[in-house]
Amino acid sequence: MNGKLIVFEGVEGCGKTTQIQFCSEWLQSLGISVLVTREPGGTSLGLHLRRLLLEKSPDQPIADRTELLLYAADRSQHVEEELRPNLAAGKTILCDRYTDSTIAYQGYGRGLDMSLIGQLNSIATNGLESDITLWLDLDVEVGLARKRGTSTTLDRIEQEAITFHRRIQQGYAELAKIHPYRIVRIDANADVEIVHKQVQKILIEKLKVI
Ligand code: Z5A
Repeated sequence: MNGKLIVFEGVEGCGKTTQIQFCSEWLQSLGISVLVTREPGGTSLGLHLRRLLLEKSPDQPIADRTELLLYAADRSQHVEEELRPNLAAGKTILCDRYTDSTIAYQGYGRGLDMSLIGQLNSIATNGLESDITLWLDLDVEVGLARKRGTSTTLDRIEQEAITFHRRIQQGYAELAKIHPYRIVRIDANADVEIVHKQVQKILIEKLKVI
């Protein structure tokens, strides 16, 4: 595969969507062919799964292991339909969330078995890892306040207790320690432009994008 898979991770409201947009414009201005995608919902099937996962239905709560399987199904389709073909075509892919989200949310957040999550991640990805994962590190309170400032409704996962979101933040911190070469921490408290400069620096240094 000739392309690059660059993943953005972090808690709610940490600025992934904003930074992916900035990064996409920057890379395209350098003549690099970019694909922006996300999980869940990077394919047509994934969009159906995304709705099931994020809409809160009081009549039909989703069991934790069902949630895990739905994220895995979304990822499996995404890898086969979007990620592998576009990497083979030489694209630089900017992906909003990937395998570390499942470890952080379903593992650290829900408390599901980590080895089960590891197995499902490897089935869903068929071994495809990111070239680099940029972890936008932001306090959960700040991220949720940003979301509340822009949206009148919060989705099923955003409505979870603050302790759930704190476990996820802790999960990202531990993942960054376990995978220091693949996961790079970025201070997401700074202004949008400053965060973008950090992203540029890391991609130039680590992936030699220019
Ligand atoms: N999930 C899971 O549980 N397991 C899995 O395996 C996967 C996902 C793959 C997807 O939701 C949900 O699925 C997610 C995890 C779970 N949990 N939830 N909810 P999503 O895709 O809809 O939401 P998200 O990924 O959490 O992204 P987000 O909440 O939309 O936030 P964001 O993309 O990181 O942030 P943003 O939209 O760029 O910025 C949020 C606001 O802050 C916006 O008004 C910006 O203008 C503002 N902003 C951005 N940067 C800054 C800075 N630097 N300063 C000040 N304000 C800023």
